[in-house]
Amino acid sequence: MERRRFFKMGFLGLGVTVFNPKKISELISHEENSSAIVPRVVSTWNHGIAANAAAWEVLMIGGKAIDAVEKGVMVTEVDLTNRSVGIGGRPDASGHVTLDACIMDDRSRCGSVAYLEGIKHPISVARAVMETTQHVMLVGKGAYEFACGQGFEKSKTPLKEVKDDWKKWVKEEKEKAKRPEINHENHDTIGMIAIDAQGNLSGSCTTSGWAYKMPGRVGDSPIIGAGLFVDNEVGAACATGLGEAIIRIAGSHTVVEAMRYGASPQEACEMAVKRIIEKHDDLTGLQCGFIAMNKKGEVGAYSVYNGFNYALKDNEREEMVDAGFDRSW
Ligand code: SD4
Repeated sequence: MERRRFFKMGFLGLGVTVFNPKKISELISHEENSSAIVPRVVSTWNHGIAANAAAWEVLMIGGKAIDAVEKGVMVTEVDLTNRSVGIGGRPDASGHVTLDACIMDDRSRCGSVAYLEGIKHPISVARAVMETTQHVMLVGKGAYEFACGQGFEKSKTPLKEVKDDWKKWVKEEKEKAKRPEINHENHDTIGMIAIDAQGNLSGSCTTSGWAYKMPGRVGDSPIIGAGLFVDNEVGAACATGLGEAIIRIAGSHTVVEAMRYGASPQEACEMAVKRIIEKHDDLTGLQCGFIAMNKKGEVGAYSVYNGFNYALKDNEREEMVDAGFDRSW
């Protein structure tokens, strides 16, 4: 059956097709054999250009996707002009900069840290959790102690603005007596997906999360299946935006599962965004976006509101691409 039609009949529940995911994945790899694998990397938002360049240094010499996605987002983690990733990110409501990150490889191995303070490269700590422990996720003090024990570099924010902005926020919040908001001005997590010359996929995601979040709050970014998911038989996806909404639909996993059942990366991202929209009565300020890549290296992206973009790099291209969207702000 034609792939797209199968998706419509089956995955969306419009027909009575009985699924056989294995058959679908065989179909996909059959298609993929017909064309050569081209290494490619994509990542969320404008800072993705610099991050992709670092990832590309790994991919262009035949390196592994897992190394590329770690090296790539490490650039953003130390970019102090980025106020949503790494130690230069905005703090929580109590003035602490707490970081979330995760990583996943082509063997479905994954590692994650959440609510981690004072460490320069959370993504590398997440990778160490994946490679050196029996666990997937470490949080808070435990994650910090693990990172110190592994010799990871400690670092506090050198930015005076972090404290100044926070003090201003505290004052304004008291005046307005309202909760913090996530919107298109105060968030730009980096999520990255790469396919290497062997055709293997990996992904990474790192953020300081929702600006002025409640102390203890963890978003989607370090949650495997929400902020990031990789299934090397099928594809990979990562998310940006309001983490609570993304977690609610297990966003990145949902995108990958749609691809498993035959959706293109673009169709899969659109389906997940539409599901978020359906599940929320009030979409005010609720921006969420996904990027996805399948085993053929095809890419898609979609968001609730306009304004979301992603960076793409391969042998021929180095560019920003505007994602499709459901509605305008
Ligand atoms: C979070 N998803 O902590 C993150 C924020 C984000 O672009 O993606 N900002 O909810």
